[in-house]
Amino acid sequence: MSKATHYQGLIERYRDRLPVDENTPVVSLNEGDTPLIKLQNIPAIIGKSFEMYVKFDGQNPTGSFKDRGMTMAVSKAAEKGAKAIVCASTGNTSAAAAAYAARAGMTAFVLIPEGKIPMGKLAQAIAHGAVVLQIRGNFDDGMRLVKEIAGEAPVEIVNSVNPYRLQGQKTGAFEIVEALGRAPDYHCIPVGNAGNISGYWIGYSEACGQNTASCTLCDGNCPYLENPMTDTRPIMVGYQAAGAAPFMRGAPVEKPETVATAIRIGNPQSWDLAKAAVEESSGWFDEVTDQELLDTQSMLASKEGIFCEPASAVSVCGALRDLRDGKIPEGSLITCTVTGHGLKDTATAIEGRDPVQTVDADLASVKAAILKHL
Ligand code: AN7
Repeated sequence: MSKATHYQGLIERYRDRLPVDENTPVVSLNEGDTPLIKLQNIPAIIGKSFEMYVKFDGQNPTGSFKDRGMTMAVSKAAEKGAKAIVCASTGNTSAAAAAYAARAGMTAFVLIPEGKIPMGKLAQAIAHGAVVLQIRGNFDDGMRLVKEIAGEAPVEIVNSVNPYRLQGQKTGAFEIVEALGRAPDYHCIPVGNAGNISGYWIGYSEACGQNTASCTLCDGNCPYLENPMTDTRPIMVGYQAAGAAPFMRGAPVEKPETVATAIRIGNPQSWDLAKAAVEESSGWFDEVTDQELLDTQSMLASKEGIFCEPASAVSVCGALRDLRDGKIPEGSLITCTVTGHGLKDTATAIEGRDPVQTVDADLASVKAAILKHL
């Protein structure tokens, strides 16, 4: 008997809770199993008593939570015999699609908004060999085109309108419940196209044996309610960037704008599913400004050692504000999905920061420069 314990990705880990069988060719890069990091220094800065954990999904193989959904979507595409996949993306979906397509021997076509993709994400799509189509439009235009093209060409959509994406993404909730031994009181998450909040809610619901309208896979007859891991679900709180906050406006936003390019989305595809998640859990949506989210990104990096991209800081940013305002009560156990790695977008992270000091290459100069800071 083999004693190997090699982690093989979330499909193998949660095979009995996912729509796969022995005929599904698993396309995996060992995604999932990401760290749940307890904030150590920020609670004292905020001056409130609470327990907050960051689910750092930026530590997935391509640096974002999208890998969770992509392993499922590409495995199911391979099961169907697909040779090509397509997606619209603000960057992270395209990076994940490109990598998993490379792994599966498929062609990935990615539609990205012109000039609005950080270089790290673009480099990933190119390095993994995707066909990159930069469109003169935004993510929402790309999404519309992807849905149109799927009827015209033999390509499988791997955006989160593909229900297998949410099936993969629900595993983030399983990992949190297992790590904590219970569900959190609040789960806070950035919302762009609204797939991830829906996926997490499906995961939390299945983890405690309950159906949810956020799942479209089986018409309210979920086959995964038999072996609950816990008996409660968290309150779900979805945060958006103020310039791209259709859930706060109650309608799509025509021209979304935010420094958090990952969530520069005005017409979320999983609108109804995300609404259901928030309503069923008695949660809420809220918005944060660009300055607030950048400040939180900086605080996470400089006070906790967690470097995430701007869009990812939105969850922690909103949660801390709601704690300060008392909307989230003291003593709560809170988890925040931090969706993507800071290395994706280094330009935004250093913009406006203190410049690097240049010193002469001698001991006296280096010593003087160091002592100045001590
Ligand atoms: C870092 O890559 O939509 O609400 O095309 O990259 O599930 O859309 C990215 C979304 C949050 C929002 N954080 O998640 C794409 C894309 C990061 C992201 C979101 C995205 P959803």
